[in-house]
Amino acid sequence: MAESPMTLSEHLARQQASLSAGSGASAPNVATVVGRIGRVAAVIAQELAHAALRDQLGYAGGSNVTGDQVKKLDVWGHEIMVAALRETRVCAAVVSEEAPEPIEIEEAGGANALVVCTDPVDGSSNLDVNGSVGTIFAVRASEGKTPAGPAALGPGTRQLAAGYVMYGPATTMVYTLGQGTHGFTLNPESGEFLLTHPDIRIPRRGKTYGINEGNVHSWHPGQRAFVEHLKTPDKPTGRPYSLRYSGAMVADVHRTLLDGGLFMYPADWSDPKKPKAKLRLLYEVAPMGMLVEQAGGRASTGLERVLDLVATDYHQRAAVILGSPEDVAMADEFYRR
Ligand code: FBP
Repeated sequence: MAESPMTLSEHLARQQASLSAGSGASAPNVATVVGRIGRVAAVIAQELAHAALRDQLGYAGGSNVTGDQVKKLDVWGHEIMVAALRETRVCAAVVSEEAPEPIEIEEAGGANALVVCTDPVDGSSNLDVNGSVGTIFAVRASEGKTPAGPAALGPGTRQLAAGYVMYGPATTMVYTLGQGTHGFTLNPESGEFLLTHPDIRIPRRGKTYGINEGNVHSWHPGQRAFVEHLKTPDKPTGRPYSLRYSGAMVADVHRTLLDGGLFMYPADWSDPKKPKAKLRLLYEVAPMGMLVEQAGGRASTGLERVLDLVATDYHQRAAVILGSPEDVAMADEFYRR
């Protein structure tokens, strides 16, 4: 009889055991937090499936700190994520897309307490059209700081863990503790995530690219030339690449991780002195950068490695070009020309 797939909590326990041998004390708490996010994700998946039946679609009114109009499910997702992280008693602060400042959780201080950065509901523009959406998170050490929120700042290389959940035809959770990138599928009956994509390795080159071409006029000249290159037929190099863009970063990154290719959200270079990016560094770009690198891929801004970017603001934005290592390297080359 086929062996039943490993559950998320079993996998986390194994990852934690090998981590404890290396990075020591905070490992247990990291596994606890990632496990708890898995359980919240199962609840979010349920709610999304019933949202239209429970009048949970549409806007909540008002906008968040980055100027996005907030959906009812954005607020709901934020609240249950913060409540769940509070219950772990090892999360000292939460940086969320839906809160201007970090939410401090005093009852969970101490040297091994953690800080979580999260986009509880990513791809909100897809919510009311039943498109794929997701949850993105990253975990950092609080370094015993009080308040703990500032420990979220600094380079992406300081992330201890990162992951996302994709709410699509199936609900998939993908995470890394810095020991490879692993994918799980939710069993809706049991509410458990089961290991279906162990140790994901992104193909060295892909056949698709994801980008909002509606912004072409504002791209860096290197970005424009690179996309033109991808669209130019050339059999030996597998071009033209096909365009695949869902409007939700989680769904586009998930496809890219499994099939290879690229997901890109470049900055607006209308004013070359002040390029303006859209996606947020702490809870969108840096977590995805860690996941893709742990799967053998690359994540760049076009000019530098995403994980070397130093966050100085909780809602700082950053450009991102991520995916297959050879494709991203080519994009960087076009930026340097
Ligand atoms: P939020 O929905 O969490 O604000 O995320 C931003 C996002 O929706 C990404 O998921 C997606 O990649 C991008 O914005 C889509 O932007 P655009 O509509 O400009 O193409």
